[in-house]
Amino acid sequence: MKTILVTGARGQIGSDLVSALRRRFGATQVIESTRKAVPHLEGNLLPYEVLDVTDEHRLQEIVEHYQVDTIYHLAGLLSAKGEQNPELCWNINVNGLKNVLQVAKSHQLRVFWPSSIAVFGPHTPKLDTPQITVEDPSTVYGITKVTGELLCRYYAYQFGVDVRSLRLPGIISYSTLPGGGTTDFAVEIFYAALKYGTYTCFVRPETRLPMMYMPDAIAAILHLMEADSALIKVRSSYNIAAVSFSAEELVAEIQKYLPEFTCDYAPDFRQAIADSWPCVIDDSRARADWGWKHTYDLPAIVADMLAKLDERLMRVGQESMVCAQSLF
Ligand code: AKB
Repeated sequence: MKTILVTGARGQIGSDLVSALRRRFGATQVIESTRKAVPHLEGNLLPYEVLDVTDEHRLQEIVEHYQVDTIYHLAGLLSAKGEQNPELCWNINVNGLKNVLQVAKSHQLRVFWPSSIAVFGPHTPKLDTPQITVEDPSTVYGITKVTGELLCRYYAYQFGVDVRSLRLPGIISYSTLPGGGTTDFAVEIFYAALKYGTYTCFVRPETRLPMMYMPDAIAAILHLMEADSALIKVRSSYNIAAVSFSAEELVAEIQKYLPEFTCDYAPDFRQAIADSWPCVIDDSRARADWGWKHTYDLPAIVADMLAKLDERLMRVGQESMVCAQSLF
């Protein structure tokens, strides 16, 4: 039976991944952990721990207490937040990962860790970015991801740690908002379209970036972790892709459902980050080595996002009405 620890469990990917892992392996087999205490999780019957991944001793204690055999290590700062606090970004992203790899080495754990398209930079080919190419990131986040990939490969080859990784693009989802990334506009826009009918986008209309719908991201992570070890030929991190679209193409697709929706553009510091990243990624190694394929294209993402988010916002609206009514 698998016992799984998820760090950063309440982030955008963590929330959906924990649900998927609990459905697959059993609710009590998955331990959620967050850096700061989440009161309603502490009162929950399912396994939950407060864990700052920069504390190796505490990590080891949790691994030993639950006899963890696999860690999905998602705790980390994203690109925009990283630029605002480079030291914290380095500490959590690099030292946190090194601690996970150290404990994985001493306790023979399997590890999943997300890298990012942020490993690439201004001199990387923008179209069909190859698996092996120039990596000259201009953000501290990108630098932590390049360093992390090298650490993963080092621990895999020097110490036999079974660590697997994907260079994730922008992830679009409806359960939990992303926090502090450059690709966040592609999620915020759906909330704004449904709630306010208008959105001010922080990148220019023609900005084209690689993106993926959350169900594809979860499928990719689970598929990678279940693949036979002999098939995993890249131990730094695999390029992985689904769709690429510009901000204005996303707006046009949303307008097919919400014709009144308007979007204006006020690029900020995140524009330079977006401009330094590739537009389209070549993920043929992941497709050839372990059979990766995506399901959702842009029209399918927009249709599903609007339907799911609309339902969710209505439910939240009804719940807050019930709360408001119960006050009288
Ligand atoms: C970000 O925008 O920082 C992330 C990423 C592409 O790694 N979504």
